[in-house]
Amino acid sequence: MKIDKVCVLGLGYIGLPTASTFATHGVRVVGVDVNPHVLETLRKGEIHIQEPGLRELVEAALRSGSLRVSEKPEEADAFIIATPTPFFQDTYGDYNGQKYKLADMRAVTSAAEAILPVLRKGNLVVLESTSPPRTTVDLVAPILERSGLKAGADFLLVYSPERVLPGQILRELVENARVIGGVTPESAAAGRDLYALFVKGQILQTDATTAEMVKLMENTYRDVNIAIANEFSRLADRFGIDVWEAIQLANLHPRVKILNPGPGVGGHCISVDPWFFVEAAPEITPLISTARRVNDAQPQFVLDLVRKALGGLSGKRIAALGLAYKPDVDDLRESPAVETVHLLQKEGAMVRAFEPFKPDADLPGVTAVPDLETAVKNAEAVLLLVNHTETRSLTPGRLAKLTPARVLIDTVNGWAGKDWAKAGFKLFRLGVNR
Ligand code: SAJ
Repeated sequence: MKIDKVCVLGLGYIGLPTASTFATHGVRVVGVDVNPHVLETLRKGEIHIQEPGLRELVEAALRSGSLRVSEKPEEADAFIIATPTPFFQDTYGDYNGQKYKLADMRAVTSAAEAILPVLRKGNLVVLESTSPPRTTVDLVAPILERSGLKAGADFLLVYSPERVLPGQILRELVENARVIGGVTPESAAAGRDLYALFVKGQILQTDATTAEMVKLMENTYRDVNIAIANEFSRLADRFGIDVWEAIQLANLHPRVKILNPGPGVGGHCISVDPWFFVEAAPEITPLISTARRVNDAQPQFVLDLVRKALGGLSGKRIAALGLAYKPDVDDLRESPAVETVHLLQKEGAMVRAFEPFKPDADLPGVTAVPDLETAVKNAEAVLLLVNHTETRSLTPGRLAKLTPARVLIDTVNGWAGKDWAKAGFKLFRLGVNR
């Protein structure tokens, strides 16, 4: 299939890098977003998200004229839906008294509806948003078929998951293997032609539902593996050992690769996607839902550690370092660090949080300060919640000058191996009890 013009719906963490990458590979691109703030920002040549290299790429794409932004889709050869699929905040499913989260597919639905008026015979439509199994055939196809055109016959329809790691999106977009699932083999072949414009990794064709499952299986696999690491950290605490040492030793086994425990699993992917399986089939996914619950309960385990370190929580002045969902990114979505701060405050602790990647973080119920100095200045304890390079590399000597606190709590194994005692600190580490 020949592709000259692509319309990308949703200019977020995936849509914007994808649109700009196409635009810098000889394709005319219209980037569509329903949020006027996003369009305004881009029209000024700025970007609304942080990702290494993205600003330069977007600038180049806009400057060349290959990328334009718009509030509405327009006729094109191919349409890519890259809108978010979060879960509902206040509505839950229930299976045998256990609550599970429900996917909010409204943004995908509206994007498909927005394509309807401009969909033409021979077009290719790609869903990239992470979605519950069968979304492409059961939700997207029927919407697009309201045009009178038939999926797979009159237009081509594909599910192709994004699998890029935040922090390395631009490289992984090009280098990762790409799975293309078509509602028909012809659809998959058209999807291959589209992504072959810039993907250097392998391009593998399959059917749409398999491609949806692949995406969910990858993130669920990681979630379950992090859950077991988190459970090991609780066991280590119970049995008086150092979980990090035990993991390192266990990982010398050629077929064992235990991941890292921490304050929990955040982000818009791994902490969300496994629920799509549970929602679709709660009666056959006990392991997946338990893993989700284990990871979601990890901030509570951190709370117990802080309580132990300080001999109580009420009225304690705590500096919390890091709010992002993982190291060296600015993304606060579903962050276990934020959840931990909320829990501490609920227990009456007075927390000052500092997020180096978002010094102006403004979250309801969280007192965030713009610099490290202010965060730790009057603290009784300093709590490391994210393994950001900047906070991990703090030295005992420097921290001792900045804070009167002498209690440190490390939830991410960022401060191990330094002589904190020499500077008068007592270091408590998650999963270490000896
Ligand atoms: N985490 C741990 N322990 C670990 C590894 C991670 O607690 O050993 C935590 C992180 O701190 C973070 C969360 O898990 O809170 C998720 O971080 P991550 O780096 O594992 O993954 P994401 O969410 O940034 O990106 C994932 C990736 N999926 C997989 O690695 C299978 C990425 O390739 C996907 O494209 C992305 O989800 C997505 O968009 O779905």
